[in-house]
Amino acid sequence: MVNVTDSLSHSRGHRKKRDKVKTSVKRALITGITGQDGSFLAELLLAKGYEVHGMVRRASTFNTERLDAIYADPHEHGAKLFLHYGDSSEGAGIRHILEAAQPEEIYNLAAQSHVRVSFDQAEYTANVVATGALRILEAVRDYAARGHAVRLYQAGSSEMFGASPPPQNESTPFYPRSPYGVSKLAAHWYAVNYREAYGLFVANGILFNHESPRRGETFVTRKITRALARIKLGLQDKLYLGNLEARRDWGYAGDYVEAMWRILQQPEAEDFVIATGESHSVREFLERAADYCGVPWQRHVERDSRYFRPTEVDNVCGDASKAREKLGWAPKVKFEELVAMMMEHDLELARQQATLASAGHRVSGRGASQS
Ligand code: NAP
Ligand code: G4F
Repeated sequence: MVNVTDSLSHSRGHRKKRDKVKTSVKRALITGITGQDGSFLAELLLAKGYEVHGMVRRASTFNTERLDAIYADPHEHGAKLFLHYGDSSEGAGIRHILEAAQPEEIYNLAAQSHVRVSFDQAEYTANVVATGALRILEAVRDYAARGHAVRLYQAGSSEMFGASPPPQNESTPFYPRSPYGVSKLAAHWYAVNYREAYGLFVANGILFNHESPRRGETFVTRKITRALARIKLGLQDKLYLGNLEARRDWGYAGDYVEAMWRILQQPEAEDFVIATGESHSVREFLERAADYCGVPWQRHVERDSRYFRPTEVDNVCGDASKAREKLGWAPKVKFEELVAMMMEHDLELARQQATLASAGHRVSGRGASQS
């Protein structure tokens, strides 16, 4: 497990060391580094030779599991990944981290990112997602005024399009359908405003759904692959789902973090839609995953009204022509490969759990009924 150093004591030492030895290594700060995208982006930037700093919120349990593969103790010579405690709900901490890390690129990925949960925790979602982005912008504005050349990526979402019919591109009117979508839209417009008002390099990525084996277990794709694998291995019997008819444009997270990086390498700050241009229903995802592992899903899947949303986004499908032309970006992983990759990963996890269970150990029963 990763050990997050105390932000201030660590950061001061780190800055002193760097002040002595000026290097040409690029420094990036990622908020939300412990999430799905944050972990992929950290890997990408480290592979490109960046020094990577991540903002991690304090939790009573380890929340850095997705970073285990790339973490090295910051005291070790040549360490390139540094973690700092911070939270999007607190501006002072963000400013301390900027001072400590002195990044040239900032990726603001931190969010309460679950749409269904945003209906239950609307005020909190707005605080973290909308005002959280504003806090970063205010900190960046002061940081830039002190002479730092800095570029900021703001993680926008296809949820901002909401009820606007597909295909959606950069000119499509926004019509969000959840507190999460509204909050992301506020963050989007804050970013545009700070770009225009203060000449800051701030770019919005408007990303459509992207998944991976690291996807949080309560998003529908991972909920399905995890549950089907457990059903296949006899670890659970039922999978409770909501709306199977909603359509999403699902890509692979590894491809999408490459787009984030390219957005910040442009000569001018601009906003980009990032998508595959192909949409599938939740039912299609379920059928494809069940076929892959040979589970007769109709026998195991039940509907639960808890997983329906008061207002749904029925159909999103992105047009990423601008990204293709200006960023030279195109998704590599196709829908079928994505389903297979996620199924394989969750089958392996289920096999490990089944082995433990057959040896008499207790394994977690959670899985059938999560958001
Ligand atoms: P994720 O897996 O849910 O990760 C969210 C990250 O934000 C985690 O590191 C989480 O920390 C952190 N976070 C949550 N609340 C925070 C707070 N109050 N202060 C600081 N950090 C906080 O999300 P993701 O899929 O990687 O998505 C990354 C970003 O892209 C998010 O902003 C999301 O809304 C947006 N986005 C995602 C998609 C998608 O399909 N994945 C599409 C469009 C936009 P913990 O690990 O401690 O929870
Ligand atoms: O997997 P989901 O929860 O993702 P959603 O709502 O599209 O949001 C994700 O993608 C956005 C990109 O546009 C991100 F901005 C956001 O942060 C997040 O990463 O739900 C997908 C669809 C929905 O229509 C939902 O109603 O699946 C449907 N669904 C059906 N049953 C379910 C379930 N969703 C969840 N989470 N759980 C269910 O049991």
